[in-house]
Amino acid sequence: MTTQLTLSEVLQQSNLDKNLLAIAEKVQHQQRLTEEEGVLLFEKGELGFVGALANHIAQRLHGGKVYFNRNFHIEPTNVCVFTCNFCSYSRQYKHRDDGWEMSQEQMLDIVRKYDGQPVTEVHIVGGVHPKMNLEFFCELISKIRAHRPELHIKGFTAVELDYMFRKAKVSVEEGLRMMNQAGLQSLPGGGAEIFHPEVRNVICEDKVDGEGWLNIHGTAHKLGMHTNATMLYGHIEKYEHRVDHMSKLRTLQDETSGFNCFIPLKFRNKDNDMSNIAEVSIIEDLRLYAISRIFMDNFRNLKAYWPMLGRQSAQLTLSFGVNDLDGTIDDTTKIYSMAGSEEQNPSMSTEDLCDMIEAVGKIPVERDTVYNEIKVYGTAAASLS
Ligand code: MET
Repeated sequence: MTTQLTLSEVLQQSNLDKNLLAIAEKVQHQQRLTEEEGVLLFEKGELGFVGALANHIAQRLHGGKVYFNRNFHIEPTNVCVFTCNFCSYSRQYKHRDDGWEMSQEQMLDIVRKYDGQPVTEVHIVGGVHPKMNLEFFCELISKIRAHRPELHIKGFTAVELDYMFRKAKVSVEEGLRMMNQAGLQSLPGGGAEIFHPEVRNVICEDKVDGEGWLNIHGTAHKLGMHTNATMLYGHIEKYEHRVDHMSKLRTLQDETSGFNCFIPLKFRNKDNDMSNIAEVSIIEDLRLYAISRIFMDNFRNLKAYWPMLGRQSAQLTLSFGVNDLDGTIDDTTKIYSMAGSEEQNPSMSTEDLCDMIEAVGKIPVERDTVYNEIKVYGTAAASLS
């Protein structure tokens, strides 16, 4: 199935802007784009153009494979000391009766619910609760590890870690070592939002800044832990801020190679302090996925987080550079449903995910957290056997 022009068809278009043509030629020769070229793509790159380039890169890297995993989330609390204006999920400590706070036993019960089921990962994130501290979470992690040693524990954004470490008066490295020894294997990519202070100081001024976020991830990489990276887009940021953000991630990835994947996160506007801002269109979503695939040349994996976009839009991203859809989720996260996503109870079976991937002519592959392939599904698997 052909949903995009090929790169050679793009290069033959006689009316193409010469700067865009130069970018297409760079993609053809696997050369890196400058920040100016990144901004130019946002300003001038039409969907068909950026899509063709992004699809070309994804095909080159992954040959039509699209990854997913079998996972579930634990959200220990939505009580939070921070006041990010885009957040629809958190409740302040003084209003904690409107939110939830789980005990270790309640969280272990969630883990036990999956006993005997073929999940490979638990993803733990939530509000930054003033009383859930480093010791509490180290204990939780070691209990999960003891109960199910082969389950990959990915948890705690740099924002959550920064708060815990400062409160416990340990350095980033010490704190990460403690968590890692307890059983934490990798970090999710949340809390990155937009690094540039012109935006960060308006949308989430009180949590860790861009430099601090990057330092935590860089330190985790040096300790051998893998992490993900996100960018919250589609609110007050300008194209330059997006490119600056992606460029900083690209630079750190050059140094450490520790990022597994990049996950653009769309600003959804229900019930938060930025609800007056309209959400961007699906066209802008797709352009952003495509441009991030083109610009971030050292990130192998680009993920469309389907609980945020809705499954149909997520499916569409597969023709625009995306090669990963996250996981089965099993209705264990509320972050995006509370922000107004179409997916009010996000849960997909392995079969649903495979059907969704095969329907657009791609090959479904189950992966583990660090992108080892577990199983190729569908007709491609039949032809391999
Ligand atoms: N507490 C996290 C952060 O700001 C986000 C978790 S999702 C509400 O990084």
